[in-house]
Amino acid sequence: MSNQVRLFCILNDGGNMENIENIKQETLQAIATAADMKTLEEIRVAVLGKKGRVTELMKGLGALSIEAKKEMGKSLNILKGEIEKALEGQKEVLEAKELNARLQSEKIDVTLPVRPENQGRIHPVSKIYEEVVAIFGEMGFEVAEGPDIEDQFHNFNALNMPANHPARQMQDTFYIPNPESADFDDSFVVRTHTSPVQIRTMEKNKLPIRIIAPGRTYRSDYDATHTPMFHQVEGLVIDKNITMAHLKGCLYDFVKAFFELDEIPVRYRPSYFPFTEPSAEMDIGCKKSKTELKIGAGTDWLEILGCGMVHPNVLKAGGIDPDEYQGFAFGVGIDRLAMLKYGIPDLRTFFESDVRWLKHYGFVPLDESSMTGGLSNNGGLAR
Ligand code: 2U9
Repeated sequence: MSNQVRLFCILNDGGNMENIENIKQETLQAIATAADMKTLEEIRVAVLGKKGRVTELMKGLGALSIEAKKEMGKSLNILKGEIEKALEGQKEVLEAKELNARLQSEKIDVTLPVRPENQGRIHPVSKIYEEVVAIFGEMGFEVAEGPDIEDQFHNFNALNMPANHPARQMQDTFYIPNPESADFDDSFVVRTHTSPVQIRTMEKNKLPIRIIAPGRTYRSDYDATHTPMFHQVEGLVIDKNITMAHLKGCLYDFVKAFFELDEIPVRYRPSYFPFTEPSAEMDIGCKKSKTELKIGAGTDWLEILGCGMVHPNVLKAGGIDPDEYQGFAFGVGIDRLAMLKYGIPDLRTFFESDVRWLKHYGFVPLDESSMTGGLSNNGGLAR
């Protein structure tokens, strides 16, 4: 207890009938001259704490007559209010004083470089995102973005997925109620893919289109290879006379650039997506063993992405005449690419914000991915 507060308590240790006015004068005086927060807190406890002077007087109210209790209670409440206000005022004064003192004494040189041990890391998802943007950017694709919360038209209907389509079932999609409508069809969704971004681009009515749509997507799923939030990059090319040959050439160039190989075996397997017809899945050649996955050689195949020619219904929904224009589209999971490229076995660990994980798998900043400056910048690997 500071000397100031001790003196203040001794002076006023006079029992519970002491004069309210005295308490007020002495307390306000003590508050006004309190030199630090510790002293201020001691004053508060000595007056308003469990055994404080005002608290003790309040405890004694029960023994008084009704009239006296009313009178004394009112005065004590006013006193309490005045003391609290004074405490608050002095607290602000002292805090400002402390801050000023700190600002005077502490100086930070913001131009100093970051200490290596404190340096942050680029998340593998961000790294792959940058690499994919760099590869398609070099091919002349623009990056398009859209909202995470979508209406069902842009997320489903326009993509040839009418109501009752299996992909719209509750277990896959996170629905968000529409406060303005009780009709389920009017509820919103967190986008299940980035395809609505392409629909919105088509609606803008500027052709030809050559875009990629990277971003967050959401589905109700959780295991070693699925998380409720994940990342995709989808691509869309629309022009006159676009064929499957354009799709194959474009995606072949992509996988070669991404895996930094001069040649890589690829194959396309027929598949089904509501928004493309025909649809295919692209596999790349690899060698799988118990301990290793080697890409670009061997007799095994690894599924890498889905693709196809844009369905005429999708072109129509985006306001484009399918007799005049055609397009190809593809979709690839960014997180899956990161797992493959860096050998990370469990997707769930990506989003646990464990700084040890990030130190292990992350990348040192400022080594930008570019097609000319070296895509992966392995020199920048944190490991
Ligand atoms: C429009 C028209 C067509 C996008 C496509 C795929 C095939 C695909 C999956 C890959 C892995 C999603 O992240 S994943 O699970 N995607 O296989 N996506 S074609 O097709 C479109 C998109 C927009 C207007």
